[in-house]
Amino acid sequence: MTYESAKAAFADWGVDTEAAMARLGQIAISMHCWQGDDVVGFEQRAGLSGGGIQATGNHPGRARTPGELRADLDFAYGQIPGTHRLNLHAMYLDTDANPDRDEIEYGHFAPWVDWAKAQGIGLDFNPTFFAHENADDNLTLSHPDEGIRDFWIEHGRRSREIATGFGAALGSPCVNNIWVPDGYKDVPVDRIAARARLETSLDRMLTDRHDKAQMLDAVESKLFGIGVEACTVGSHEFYLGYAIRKQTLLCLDMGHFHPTENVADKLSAVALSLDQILLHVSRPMRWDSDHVILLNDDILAMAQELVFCDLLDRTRIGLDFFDATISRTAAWVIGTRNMQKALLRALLLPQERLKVAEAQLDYTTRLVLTEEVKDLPFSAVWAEFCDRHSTPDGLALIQALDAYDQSVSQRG
Ligand code: RNT
Ligand code: ZN
Repeated sequence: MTYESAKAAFADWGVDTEAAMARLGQIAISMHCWQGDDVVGFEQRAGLSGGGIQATGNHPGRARTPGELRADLDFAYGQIPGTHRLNLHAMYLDTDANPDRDEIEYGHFAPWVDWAKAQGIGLDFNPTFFAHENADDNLTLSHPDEGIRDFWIEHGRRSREIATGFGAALGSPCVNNIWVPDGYKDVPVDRIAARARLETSLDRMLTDRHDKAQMLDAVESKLFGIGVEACTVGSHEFYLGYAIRKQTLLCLDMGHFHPTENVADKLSAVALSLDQILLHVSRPMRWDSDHVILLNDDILAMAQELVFCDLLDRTRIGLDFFDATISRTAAWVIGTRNMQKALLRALLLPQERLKVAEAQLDYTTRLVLTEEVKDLPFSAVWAEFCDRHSTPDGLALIQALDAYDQSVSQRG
């Protein structure tokens, strides 16, 4: 189907495809650096990956240096329509110096800023509270040892400074997302002491004032991880309260809830108490497995909530998946494009008609509409969007992904 006939088909439903594409073109998705190298990072001191997160697989072509990672990113962004962001972790520093986590500085990341500036890409940031000997107990900011807590507080404090530097240099607020692995394998007897320690550490870490035009603090909760099955100190309830009290962003990771929970449903609930939200769009399979996101019902529901609740301007969309059994660049491209496709579909729905039917308690019409719109020619609009952004689609995309994967397959 041509774009013109698709445009007319949507117009019959009262939907403006031009407006939908224009809106989609403004949405920057924060692509996570860690899909590119299986969450290894570029520190010279090798740490265990730890923290209950680990990529599995050994597909050839893993980026081993910041230069290789940036080359892979350049390729990936070229296959994704629009302008996006990069979400960096502190362990991805680019320097000959060998700073410990409590010694990192903006300068250690300067090549990333130069690259981001040249590419017109915004940066987000994350302190790295795992893959380090001071995190081997799966306790960091809530560790009973004050010295270890201080070490991680300093890491977090410096991360906020670095993130502020990114935001200032690039003229776009950098989200600094805090996720700690802290928890217990077996049933703890003093949960409140651990949570109080986490709270105090966070308070100290967040004491320095930074301009919100440059840096935005976010906190990420989790249900459980490998090795911390019995209790996660930074649970959803913990961080929901914390984010509301401290006016930080709350990060909702789609893999961090019970598998039958509807994470999309949470958006409208937390949005009433929070200014801004951060998403880690991910695909859990039975647990927080961080599979590449598909264009499936969960992602479509998330996108629909963002659009229908008018939350696009207050939500930062980040991705969080890592799969080393497939081309790492293809994983980025397919996952990011799926997020965009889901948003486009949501933007192309006859929102007003649907909302009117529901407000009139006419659930029959609502059902008929939601099911009939599934046959609308979304793909023709997506193809047009890709074309206007000079990005390949379909078979041409497959060819490009394959050729790039081949070109990096000789990396050791
Ligand atoms: C871990 C969290 C966290 C990490 C990244 C690498 O379960 O989801 O966001 O995936 O910090
Ligand atoms: Zn996450």
